Amino acid sequence: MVLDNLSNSLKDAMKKLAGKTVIDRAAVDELVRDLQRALLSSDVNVKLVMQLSQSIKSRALAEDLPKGMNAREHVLRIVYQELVGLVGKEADFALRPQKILMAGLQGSGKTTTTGKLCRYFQRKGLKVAAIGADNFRPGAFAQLETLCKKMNVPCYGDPMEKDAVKIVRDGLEALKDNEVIIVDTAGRHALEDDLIDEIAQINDFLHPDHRWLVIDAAIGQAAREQARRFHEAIGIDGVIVTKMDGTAKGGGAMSAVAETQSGIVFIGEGETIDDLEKFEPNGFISRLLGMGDLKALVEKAEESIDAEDVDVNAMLRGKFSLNDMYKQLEAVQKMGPLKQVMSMLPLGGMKLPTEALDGTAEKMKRFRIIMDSMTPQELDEPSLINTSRMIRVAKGSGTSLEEVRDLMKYYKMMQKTLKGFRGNRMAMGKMMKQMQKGGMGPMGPM
Ligand SMILES: Nc1nc2c(ncn2[C@@H]2O[C@H](COP(=O)(O)OP(=O)(O)OP(=O)(O)O)[C@@H](O)[C@H]2O)c(=O)[nH]1
Ligand SMILES: [Mg+2]
Repeated sequence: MVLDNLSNSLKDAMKKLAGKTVIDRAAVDELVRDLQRALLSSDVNVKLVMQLSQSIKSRALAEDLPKGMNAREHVLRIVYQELVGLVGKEADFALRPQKILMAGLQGSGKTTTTGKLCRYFQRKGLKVAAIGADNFRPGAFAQLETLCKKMNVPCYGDPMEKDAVKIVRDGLEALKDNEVIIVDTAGRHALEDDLIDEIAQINDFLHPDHRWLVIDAAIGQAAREQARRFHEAIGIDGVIVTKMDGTAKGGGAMSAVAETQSGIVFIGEGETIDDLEKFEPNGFISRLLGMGDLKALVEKAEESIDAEDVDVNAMLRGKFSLNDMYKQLEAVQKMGPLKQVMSMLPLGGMKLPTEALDGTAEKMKRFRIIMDSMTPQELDEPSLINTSRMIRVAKGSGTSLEEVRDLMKYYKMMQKTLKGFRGNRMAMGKMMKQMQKGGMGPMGPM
C-alpha cells in the first residue's frame, strides 16, 4: 500500500472516532486535529489542510443526518468526501490507439514509467510500442530497450542521433503497425529553457493524444509549481506521481497536483514493471482509510432502509422466525448482494457458511414470493410448516414444492448460523444493530 504513514495515521484517527460513545463537537474537533497532523506530516499544504478542517467541522455540525445514517457514519462520510476532494479528479484516457508524450524532470521516473505503461496497455490487449527520444543522457535508450525487450514490446531509438524530433519521426515510421505509441523524453535537473524548447518541439511534431507529466512524489507540494510550468509549456493533461512507495510526502504531491488543471492518471509505487496503479480517487481514499469501498457504502447508506422492526432482542433470545428472515431479506435486497453486505459487517473472525451467501437476488425474490403465501402463524412459527402446508404454499405462490423446501432449508441454515453467533453475543448484537440501522456500517471493518 502506498502512503503507509499517512494511511496509518488516518486509520488511527478513524478508529478513535469509532471508539467514541458520543459524536459531539469535542469528538469532531479531536478528529480534525488528528487529520491535520496526518496531512501536514505528509506535506499537504497548510492552507489546504485548514480549508479541509474548516469544511469538515462546519459540515459535520451543520448538515442534517442523512436518513439511515448515524452520527459517526455521517462524520466518516464527510471526511471521506473531503479527502476525495483533496486528491482531486482522476485524469482519464481511453483504451484505443493513441500517442502519449512523457515529460518530466531528470530522475522523476519517465523511462521506468514508460515501461510500466507499455505493460499496462499490453495487458489491455493493445499493440503498444515505445520511442526513446532521450538523446541527452548516455545509456537512456539502452535502459528503455531493456525494459521493452522483457515484455516483447517494440522499441525505437537511435543513440547516435542528436535531434530528438528526428528520432520521433523515424520512430513513428518504424512503429506504424502499433496502436499505442509512448514517447519517452529527456529530463533535465531543473526546468531549463532548452528542456522546455525540446519538449515543445516534440509536442508540435507528434501531436500526441496525451501529454503526461511524471512527478517524483518526494518533492511533495513543490509538485504544484512543476505541474504548472510544464502545463504552460505543452499543456499537460495528466500527471503520474511516482515513488509513492518511498516517501512520506505523497499526500503533498497529490494534493498539489489536484490544485493544478491536470488530474492524476497513474500512481507509481515501486521499481518493478507492474508497480503502477490507475488512479481512482474513491478507491484510493477508501483504502487510505482502510475501509473497503466507502463510496458504495456511502451511496447505499443514502438510500433509506427501513428495517427497524427486526426484533434484535428476540433473536438474541433464540427466536429467529421466517418473519425475521423476511425482514432481513427486504433490508438486504435494498443493499445489494448478501455476500457483499456481509463482508462489510463487523463480524470479526466469524464467517457465514458460503452457501448462505450464495443466494442470488433472483433467489431472494422467489423466497419473498413464497413467504407471501404463508400465514402469519407460519411465518412466526416455521415449525408448523409440514409437507401438506408446503404443497399449499407452493400452489398459492405459483412456485414448486422443491422451491419451498429450498426456502425452508435456507431458513434452517440461517437459524443454525445465528445460533452459532449467539455464542458471541457482542458480535451478534453489533451485527443486528448494523442491520437495523440499515447503514450497514461504513464503520464495519474498524
Ligand atoms: N521506488 C520507486 N522507484 C522508482 C519508481 N519509479 C521510478 N523509480 C526509480 O527512479 C529512478 C529513476 O527512474 P527513471 O525512470 O530512470 O527516471 P527518468 O525520469 O527516466 O530519468 P532521466 O531519464 O534521467 O530523466 C530509477 O532508479 C527507478 O527505478 C517508483 O514508483 N518507485
Ligand atoms: Mg529516462
